[in-house]
Amino acid sequence: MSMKLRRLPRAATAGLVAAAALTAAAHSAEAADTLGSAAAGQGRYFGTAVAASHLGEADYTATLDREFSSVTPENEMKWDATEPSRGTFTFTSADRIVDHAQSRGMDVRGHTLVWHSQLPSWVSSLGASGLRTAMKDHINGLMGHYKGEIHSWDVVNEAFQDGGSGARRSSPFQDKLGDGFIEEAFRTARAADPAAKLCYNDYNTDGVNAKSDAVYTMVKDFKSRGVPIDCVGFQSHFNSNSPVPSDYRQNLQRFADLGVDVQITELDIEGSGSAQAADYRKVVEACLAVDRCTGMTVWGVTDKYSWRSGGTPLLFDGNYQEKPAYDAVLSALGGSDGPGDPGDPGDPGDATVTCTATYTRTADWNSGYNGQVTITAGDEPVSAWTVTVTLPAQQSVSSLWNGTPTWSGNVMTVRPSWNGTLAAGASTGFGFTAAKNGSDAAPTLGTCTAS
Ligand code: G2I
Repeated sequence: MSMKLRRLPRAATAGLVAAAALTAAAHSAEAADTLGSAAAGQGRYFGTAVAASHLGEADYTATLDREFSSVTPENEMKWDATEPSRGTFTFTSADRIVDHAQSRGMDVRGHTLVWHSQLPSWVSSLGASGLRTAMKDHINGLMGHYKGEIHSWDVVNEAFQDGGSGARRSSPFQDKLGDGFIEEAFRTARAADPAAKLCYNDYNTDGVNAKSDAVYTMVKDFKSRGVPIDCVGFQSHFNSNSPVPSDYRQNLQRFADLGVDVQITELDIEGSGSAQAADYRKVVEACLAVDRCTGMTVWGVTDKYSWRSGGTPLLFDGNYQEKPAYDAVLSALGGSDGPGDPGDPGDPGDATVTCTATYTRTADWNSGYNGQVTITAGDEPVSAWTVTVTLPAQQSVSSLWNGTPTWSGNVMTVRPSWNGTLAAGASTGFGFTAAKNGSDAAPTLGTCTAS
């Protein structure tokens, strides 16, 4: 095999660059937070898929370098790109991405070693023993070249079928080597780069369902038998046919409870405006709620280069402007968008984001009533709002809609459900049903706060 060894000093140089980047960040404490810096504040990485062919585009690279702390080559590390004919490894495009990332202090995810798609035909035509050797050679070739430079590798990608059966997907690996190919791939990967986290990665496994159950069973079995696996990747490609599952967090948590990290690896959500923003917020909040959710990667920088570009599923539009989804992610990560942020539409300068809240009783009966709170954005667009409602001590709320409540005694703090994003001057609201329990007094509203 003709495999180039990467220069050894690379990793050391990358470390120095990362340290320099951290120092620079510390000196600009007043600048706006970015996705990467806000996620770092939560102990997570925030990454994006990158295509080498776009690195020459100034806006693309500026956005990438400003916002993200991890990159995943979108296609450049796949088998067809790296070993198009047996034993001949080509790393030019992947190296371009890795070099770029390292020079900016970003980490790199490896995607992907063993996958039925983007697989050269020479691999599919091998018999079982040739295929086993080729699979191991491929893993050793890629992981050897990038040894010490990849934080997590998708060792095996998409090995399970969709649908109710939880069966393995037919592929040259499955069909010729049987279920055991996954285990063999992980064992080979551990030996090739012991420092890399080894992940199993798949889609439609984001909620609890037959497919994620099957992956869960496999991971549990691997852990019980000492097969090396460190993480499970949840691709998280969402749209109206495949929405963010309501049990997303619970599903991440049950995998984490098996003793593996979980990562959101290819996040994109078709849509626009406040609905898309609210879905992104749910995903980020789910990851932050799971200690072992170590990071998130969106599947591209800008809508215009997305594999689903028609669905505008990403955080930056085709002109690299921040979308409401960006603001929702940043605020869910605990970051704030400061003045003069280059990605802000129209650059709102030092304007303050405000909102007001008003309350009306919309229905009334002997034992209860319905209340409606209307929230109106001030002179600046709003990406998230919070309002408190203090109820008379006797009263209790039995249901609430179009908002997300948390409780402390009789004080209800309400944040958006789907309706966090408001244009300047626009209104939304939430409603609730309360039991009077002997008190007909009106609740009082606290100040509305917005970001
Ligand atoms: O399909 C979305 C993702 C699902 N999970 C695994 C990921 O690896 C996968 O990524 C997509 C890339 O975003 C696309 O860019 O994988 C596709 C192929 O399976 C990629 O599309 C391919 C096109 O099909 C090729 O025609 C094209 O030459 O991208 C290639 C490079 O631009």
